[in-house]
Amino acid sequence: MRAWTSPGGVTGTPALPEGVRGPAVRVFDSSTRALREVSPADGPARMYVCGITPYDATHMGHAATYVAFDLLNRAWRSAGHDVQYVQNVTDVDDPLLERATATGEDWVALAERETELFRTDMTALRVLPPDAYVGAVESIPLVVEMVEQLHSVGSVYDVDSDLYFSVTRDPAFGEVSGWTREEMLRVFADRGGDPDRPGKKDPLDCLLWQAERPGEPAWDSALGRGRPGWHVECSAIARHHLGAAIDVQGGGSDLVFPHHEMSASEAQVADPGSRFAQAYVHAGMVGLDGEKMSKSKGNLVLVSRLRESGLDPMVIRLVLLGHHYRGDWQWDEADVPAAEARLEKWRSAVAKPAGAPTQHLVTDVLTALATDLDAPFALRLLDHWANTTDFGDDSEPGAGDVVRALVDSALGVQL
Ligand code: 5CA
Ligand code: ZN
Repeated sequence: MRAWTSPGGVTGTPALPEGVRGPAVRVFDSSTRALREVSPADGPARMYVCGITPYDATHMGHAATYVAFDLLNRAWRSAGHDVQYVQNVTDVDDPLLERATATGEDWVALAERETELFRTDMTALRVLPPDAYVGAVESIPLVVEMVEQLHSVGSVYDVDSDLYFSVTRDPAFGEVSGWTREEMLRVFADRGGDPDRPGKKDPLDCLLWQAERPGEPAWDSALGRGRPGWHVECSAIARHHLGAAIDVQGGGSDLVFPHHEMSASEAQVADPGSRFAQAYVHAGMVGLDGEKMSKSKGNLVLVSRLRESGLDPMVIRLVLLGHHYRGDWQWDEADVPAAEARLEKWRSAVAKPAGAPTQHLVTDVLTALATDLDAPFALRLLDHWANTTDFGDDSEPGAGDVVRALVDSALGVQL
């Protein structure tokens, strides 16, 4: 599937100032509950981020998650790494089919329309596109191949023609979330699982292939006629496009369990001895009025609606960057004028022919971002530079150009 347009043009990311390099990147790994360096020794940094289920428009929660991983992408590039980035689109799944049925729209048309809107939103927010943007439907052969491989090592069984993955086949099952069985069982049903289905060997086993249901789309395959389960979609896509061991598996914290736990286990059983990701990185949940923003609840602040209201997308991006990616936060309209004022201040400071010194600023901003993507701290450092410049420090000719390049490449904000 086609990705979106790169904000830096077809050639890629905007460049840092000449000769500048960021430090090695560390991020918080949910699995070890510690900061972990994610700088590959050789070859590109490989990142898989879970993409949207396209049945409604991009909200600020989605945007926050994709901007968080965009910071990681940029921090790696600042440190001199090539990045191989893959993202999926869950373009066939229960919530999408349910929405299409409820509104009487063709599910393919719904998925295509919302995916296109997501691309437009990502381009406006200057999120770097993935190298491969991959749909579930187009990946069905990969899923079938992976399920067959899991079958060949005895990890698949059948319940009325639906195929299940035996979670106990992965000795490391549970290590992504670190949750107890009780904690897992408490949320499994609410997050797409079916713990009580008769015939399952373990209540936590997850669906790999769902046999055709009346009125639902299905594909012919060696597994019978049906469609892929959710978790295996991501493990099959990641494994095919990035290999058996990746650097970062990313998504919002609502995906820690079951989604990332299950996809990691499936990949680890398919490739025995492998560890699926070096780090499992999760963005906090964005809420509205005390509740998680979600398409199913409908309490949404949409990126497209904010853009239609005339808001500069760079203001939206600055609102997002003002919150540390790992914490949960609530959408607050008062953040908008504050971000507008900040953007205005930075734009006026970089427009001056000379400004406050930039050498430490550049190092400190890159260090903040390489240290668990601390964008709020980076913004405060830039506020300080803009204030100092505004007060009349003009000791460095051309400082504005350096800051413009820094803010563009490291934070994705165009001044
Ligand atoms: N297609 C699956 C992943 S394979 C999915 O979860 N789709 S989604 O559309 O529901 O979410 C897309 C991404 O946005 C996921 O990474 C999810 O964790 C994240 N996300 C969803 N809601 C929020 C929220 N309120 N705040 C922050 N991130 C969110
Ligand atoms: Zn996923």
